Amino acid sequence: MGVKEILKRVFTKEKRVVLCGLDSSGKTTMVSFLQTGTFIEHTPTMGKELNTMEVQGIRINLMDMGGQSDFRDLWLGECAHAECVIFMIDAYARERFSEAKDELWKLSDVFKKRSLIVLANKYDLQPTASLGEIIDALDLHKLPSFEILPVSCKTGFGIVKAFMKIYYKLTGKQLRKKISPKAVTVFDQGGIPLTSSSNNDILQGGLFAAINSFVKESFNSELNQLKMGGNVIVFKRSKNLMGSLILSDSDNIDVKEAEDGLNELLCHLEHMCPEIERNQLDTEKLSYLVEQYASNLL
Ligand SMILES: Nc1nc2c(ncn2[C@@H]2O[C@H](COP(=O)(O)OP(=O)(O)OP(=O)(O)O)[C@@H](O)[C@H]2O)c(=O)[nH]1
Ligand SMILES: [Mg+2]
Repeated sequence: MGVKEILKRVFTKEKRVVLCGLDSSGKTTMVSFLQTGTFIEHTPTMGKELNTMEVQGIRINLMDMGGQSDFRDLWLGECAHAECVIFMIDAYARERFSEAKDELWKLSDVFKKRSLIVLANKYDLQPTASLGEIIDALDLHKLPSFEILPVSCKTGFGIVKAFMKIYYKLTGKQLRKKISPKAVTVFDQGGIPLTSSSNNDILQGGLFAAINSFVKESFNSELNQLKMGGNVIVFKRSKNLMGSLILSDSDNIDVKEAEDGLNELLCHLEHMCPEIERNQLDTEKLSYLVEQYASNLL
């Protein structure tokens, strides 16, 4: 180990987070979504697996616990040394709520001193249990404190919010989103808008038509930014799609950050919709994926 690495370790604050929950609730899928920005299928975790992430000077050691019954005895020991415990539950698997409750309550002594965040996963499926139903089924209100958030580790729905919550629990600091677009739009390669997700009616009127024609005209140029009526519109292209973000010109816009965010969205869509390669675009599926992922941006 070199001097730089030693100094880095000394000066980097380390925090421990333990991720537990029944087998197949989606823990490893969450870790890989945080690391890659998209969905990857995994085999069950044997024992436990340590993942390290660095976020704004904090090294987060995220221990991903195997959820099969053979490995559940390991949870308590790990949780006792963690600053934050995440308990993941498959919100679609109501038949397993009582098993999840039994396992969660075996850890209850830990929650007297440590933060618990319950992540209700698989919110891309229908019908999932409501958060209220999960709170009741797991008797969460009998714990000294807890927070519960809905997520989907497949579509990315709620993932950034969940991570921001974890970061706050660990550091007491708010991790601020650097971009907060007014609208996210995805076009096909011909500049035809396929779907749009906006947090207000920004796309009403002439703006949308203007973006549309700009996309068509700029398709073969390197233009990737347009300023219009107090807005900055950022464009990005992937192999089969094109996307735009509308941001307010008055915010301190980090265009690079916006481009990176848009790029990640397009990569995720290409990855989740391999049928685009065969020109078999399912617009409904694409709209759903954009809507779910945009929860991280808007
Ligand atoms: N539909 C849907 N499926 C998901 C989601 N998250 C995970 N899955 C699927 O659930 C299955 C289990 O995911 P894992 O991440 O391996 O679950 P785990 O909690 O790590 O399981 P163990 O390692 O055995 O404890 C996989 O087939 C995933 O593709 C989600 O948000 N939505
Ligand atoms: Mg796993």
